[in-house]
Amino acid sequence: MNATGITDAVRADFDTCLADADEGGALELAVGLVTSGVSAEDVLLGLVAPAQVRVGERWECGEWTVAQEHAATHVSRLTVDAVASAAPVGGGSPRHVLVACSDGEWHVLPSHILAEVMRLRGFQVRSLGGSVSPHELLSDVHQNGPDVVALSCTLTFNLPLAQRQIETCQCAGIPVMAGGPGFGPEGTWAYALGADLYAADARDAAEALLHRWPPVLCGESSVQAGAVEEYAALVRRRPELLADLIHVLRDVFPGLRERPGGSGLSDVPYPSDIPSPSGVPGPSGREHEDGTDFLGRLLDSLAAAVFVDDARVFTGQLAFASAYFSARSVEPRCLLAMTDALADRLRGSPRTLDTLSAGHRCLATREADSRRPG
Ligand code: B12
Repeated sequence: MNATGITDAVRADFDTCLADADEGGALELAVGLVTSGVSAEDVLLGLVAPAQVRVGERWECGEWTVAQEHAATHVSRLTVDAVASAAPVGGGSPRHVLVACSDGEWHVLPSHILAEVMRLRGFQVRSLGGSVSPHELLSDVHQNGPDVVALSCTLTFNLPLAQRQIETCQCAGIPVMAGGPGFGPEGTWAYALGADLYAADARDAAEALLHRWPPVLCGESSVQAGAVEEYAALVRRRPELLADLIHVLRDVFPGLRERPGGSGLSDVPYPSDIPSPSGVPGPSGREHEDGTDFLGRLLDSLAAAVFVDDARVFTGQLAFASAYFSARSVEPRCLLAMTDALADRLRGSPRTLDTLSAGHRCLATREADSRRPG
């Protein structure tokens, strides 16, 4: 039992409900905790949020299909709503928070949990759901005049797009609080992009807005002109680089196939035929996502790493890709081939080359570690 009253046994029961897509069981358990005196905030942050992290791990290691992940996430979503409506709303703050996801970001549940925790703390909350463009965000800011925009980012390759949103809100005089794993350890990349505030979770966010208001606005992006230049070159060359990679890596990278007689981006996507770890194709016949999307995201991560001038954005994505492949019996060596192929094509871009070298080193170390006995 921990301080919140949520025991390991309760966690295990909730995990089972998610695994079985048992909506009734999950709701009964979670709402039961609230009616027995556990705070709704503790249930959201101490039960549902960590269960979702485990859902991700089960998908990443190949134990669960995408469909199982979707079903579990749906149950979590229902649980968040039920828990939030079972609890009394606090009378804390008249401040108006606009919750949004970064452009390109479809991980909505984190922002939904944040929104419900803020609402329970008495904030007025307006939530825009998934991916929103800077233009749409600004238009909502104009129409609804929030005191602060709370921006959620899960995937690091969305960072350059997040910066446009941050700038846009600040131009309208609205401070931005950033959060979510995409903003890096302790919000390093949130501050690099010029966010005014960062909070690690919904509880810290509420505390900051309740007790440290108005925020001391920092709002200065440290992104350098040279980095933007190389980032822009990568974005401009993305179609050509992706087409090249598809051609060069077609025999080593899973899920890539060129359309006969074609070349370039229009040749893709083709679904992958890489089997699941068990060798049995799943119900959809497609256990692997399309290799082209995968490569595209690696290119976007490279571009994002160059943009914020931190190779960890790229190496983090490579570490994820390598673990994902290993779990599906695909040699992660194809990732080394990718970094080398890109280095060959990007010789005139020093920051990009440095980032690719860091990526190469990270993959080589992982490979050496995996071969070490024990
Ligand atoms: C559910 C899920 C999805 C669903 C999302 C559905 C939905 N409605 O949300 C769908 C199917 C759309 C999805 C898609 C993808 N996903 Co996904 N997904 C997840 C999963 C399992 C759960 C997400 C979640 O709810 N987390 C729980 C929340 C509560 O935790 P949290 O993010 O840390 O949020 C807390 C704090 O960070 C903070 N916070 C969050 N935002 C904010 C904002 C502010 C302002 C503040 C103050 C605080 C704050 O407060 C929250 C509560 O305390 C995660 C696993 C994980 N570890 O999270 C993978 C995960 C994030 N996904 C992953 C991947 C790879 C993808 C895809 C690229 C896969 C694909 N093949 O297409 C796509 C990308 C889609 C896109 N462009 O956005 C990887 C990312 C790995 C990586 N390094 O890149 C993960 C980590 C899974 C894994 N273990 O491999 N995914």
